[in-house]
Amino acid sequence: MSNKKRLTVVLTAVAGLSMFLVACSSSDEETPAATATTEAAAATAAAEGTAAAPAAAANAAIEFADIKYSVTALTATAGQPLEIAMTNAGVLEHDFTIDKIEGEATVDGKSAESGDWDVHVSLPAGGAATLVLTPTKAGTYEFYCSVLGHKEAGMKGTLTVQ
Ligand SMILES: [Cu+2]
Repeated sequence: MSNKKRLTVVLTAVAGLSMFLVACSSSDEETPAATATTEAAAATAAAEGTAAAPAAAANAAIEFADIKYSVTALTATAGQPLEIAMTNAGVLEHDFTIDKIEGEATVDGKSAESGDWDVHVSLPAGGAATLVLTPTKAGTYEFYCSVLGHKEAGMKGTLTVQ
């Protein structure tokens, strides 16, 4: 793995925003019905002609540590955005990489594509970013940290697109 690739997308945290996103995501995890309720509310608002936020995204959060992810299974729905709040709580640089996946991926509003990877989000220690991933094809995709040796050490997981 060349240094060039690893350095392509190094993100700087907007700490306040990231903490906010993490807080939101955490509460969603504790109440699984929250997302469905939000979507139902959005649908109702749309039906009534009220200005609703564009396509409410499902939420998830993942924390990078030395050397593992806090979550090793993520689920998305084809054609729908999944917003993943990412934080690096470790002292090493880590990333979140998916080799090949069809759809769109942005990180803090910019393309998350990098080099040979369709999704690559690299965070320095203490960094944070939000990935919005809209996969278009159902399947099972591996995500992993591309930093040398980290995947082999177990820093990997599975994204299931239904
Ligand atoms: Cu790593």
